[in-house]
Amino acid sequence: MPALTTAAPAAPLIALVGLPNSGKTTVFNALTGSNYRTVNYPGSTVDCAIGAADLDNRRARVMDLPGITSLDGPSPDEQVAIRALFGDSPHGAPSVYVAIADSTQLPRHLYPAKRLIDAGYRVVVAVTMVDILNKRKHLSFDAEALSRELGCPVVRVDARTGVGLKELRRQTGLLLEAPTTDRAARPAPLSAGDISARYQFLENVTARVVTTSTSKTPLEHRLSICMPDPLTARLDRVFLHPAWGFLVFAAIMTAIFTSIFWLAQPMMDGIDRLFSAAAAWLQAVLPDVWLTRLLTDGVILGVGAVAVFIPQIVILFLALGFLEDSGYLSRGAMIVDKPLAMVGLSGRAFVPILSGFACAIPAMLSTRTIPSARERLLTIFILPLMVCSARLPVYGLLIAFLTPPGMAWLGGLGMTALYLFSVLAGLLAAALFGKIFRLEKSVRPSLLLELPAIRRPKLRVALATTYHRTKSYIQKAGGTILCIAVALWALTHLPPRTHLDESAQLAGSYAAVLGQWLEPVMRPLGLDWRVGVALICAFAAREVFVGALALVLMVSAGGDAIEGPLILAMRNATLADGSPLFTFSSCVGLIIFFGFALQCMSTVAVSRKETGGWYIPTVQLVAFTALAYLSALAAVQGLRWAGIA
Ligand SMILES: Nc1nc2c(ncn2[C@@H]2O[C@H](COP(=O)(O)OP(=O)(O)OP(=O)(O)O)[C@@H](O)[C@H]2O)c(=O)[nH]1
Ligand SMILES: [Mg+2]
Repeated sequence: MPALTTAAPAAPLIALVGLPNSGKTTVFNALTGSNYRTVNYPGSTVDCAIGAADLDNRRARVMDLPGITSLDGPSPDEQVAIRALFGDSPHGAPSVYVAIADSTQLPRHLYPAKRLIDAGYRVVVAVTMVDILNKRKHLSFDAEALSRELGCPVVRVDARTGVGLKELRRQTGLLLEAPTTDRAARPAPLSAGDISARYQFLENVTARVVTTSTSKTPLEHRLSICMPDPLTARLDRVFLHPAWGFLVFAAIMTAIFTSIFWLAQPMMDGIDRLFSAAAAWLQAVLPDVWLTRLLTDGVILGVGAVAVFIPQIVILFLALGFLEDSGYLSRGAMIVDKPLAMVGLSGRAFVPILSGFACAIPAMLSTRTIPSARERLLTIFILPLMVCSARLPVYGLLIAFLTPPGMAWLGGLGMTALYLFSVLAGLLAAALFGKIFRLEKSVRPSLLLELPAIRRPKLRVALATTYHRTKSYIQKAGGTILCIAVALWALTHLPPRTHLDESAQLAGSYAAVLGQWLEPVMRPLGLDWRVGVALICAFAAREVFVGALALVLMVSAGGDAIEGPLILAMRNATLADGSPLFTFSSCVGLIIFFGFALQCMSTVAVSRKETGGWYIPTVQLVAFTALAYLSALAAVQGLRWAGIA
């Protein structure tokens, strides 16, 4: 968080409080100029974030927190927020609270604010989503009236467009200036009767500050305040329908996964040509020395082989971004709640699993919204099995190899099947792990999810998320891919023996010497040491497999980057006995291996941190990697036995 450096640590702290999905992070980003992810789904923020803001020429630190529904919520993310609210965080105690409340659900959303105001804290209420209230529900909101009712400043904001931000800054600044009173005490838990009295009060207040121009009876008016907007209600009749809901769900998922493969093709060809042209140009202008070859046959070839798959990743991120902004995620969670319950999970695992398709690491963090510890551990346990974006280049390559030319739709279906397979494998693993390790069964909490308003996703929002996710993907994988490409080039070209042709050079290289050790492990899979070397490299990062394969295959084919795509080299590659290296069975074996193997050390580290010990990450690492090898072996041998090479 670079913004921190611009505020002195002593700058007063402003805490953003509110229910999940009320718009806190959107306000935070607008106040501090940050770029944290906002999702139309409750629980997108699971940790404190801090940034510097300028409030009418007063410097302050602003703290974004996970959403809370009360001042004593059960899930890990809510506890983080509640502790921080009352000063139990490295950032100190907040001086002013900005309570964010969704105007379409005011009674519940004003509850935390009401508790803080009653306890004597300094609170500014920021009311969001008034646009939805106006347009969809034809209701108006009276900020001044609410301010009188609550006895604190109230500002209407839409941080996406900047409405009300100036006033919010001013009011917050004014409260900071106000003479300090003694610090208020943390409010004690309320009895059930007191809680319902507070809600009753807030419902009455809401009926007075949210007004309608159409003539309605007081009862109709109250109902229209707490009902979802008409469009959302109509769509939900389909999205949450027992049969239609499933169909829509299946259609959305299939559309996303199929499009990853076939929509990306033209862009992938473009990137391929770009890298080939760059290599050709460098070879033409630079002298023919080893450094040039390292650059063209090592760096450009290795990095380019992986970079080609970036369009697939971008399409995945874009599709997820649209889904996140539409409000559909909560509906998806409801739809899969029942099936997930069969293996001891719930609909709350849906969003972590879906984010697992991008990367297991943020997915593990997003499990913090799961209140049940058992469910949370189970979800973390299965996340490494989901097809993450690092597997995408590997699958993309192998599926392209297996797909007959001109039948991209078949490849698309293959990709969809792999996603489906990873989910099924995950569910099976959850069922087994829960049983074998007798994870303590929890009383099944009812899936109480906020159902945010459904809306047309904004292209700008989806593009922004895609940009940030792609950037962090490239930052994370790029360095590793570059280093491995250089190291592997060196291993395949050393010791230098200029009188030999390239394939003889490779056979005598250090890589080959190391590779001989792998030969006995690789042969039963129908593969040789060259693929073994690429597989070892893939433990640094899965997608490195593609670049490494390009390096060893191109070198052994005596070719270079310009001669032809990796697929061609794969078709021509042979085993020592002259039979083809990449066959249907050996490719299926590789896909299965990548499906299960935990080749990502960052995932192991995060799993340790999130589960609070080495137990789960060790089981994941050992069990998944052993499963990977054994099931790949079984598949290859089984296919061969059935007469499929
Ligand atoms: N229509 C409308 N949408 C808004 C407004 N403010 C925020 N949003 C959207 O509401 C969704 C939720 O916003 P976030 O800022 O992620 O909400 P949050 O309170 O941080 O949510 P959690 O981190 O999950 O607790 C996002 O899709 C925002 O783009 C608003 O005033 N009007
Ligand atoms: Mg947030």
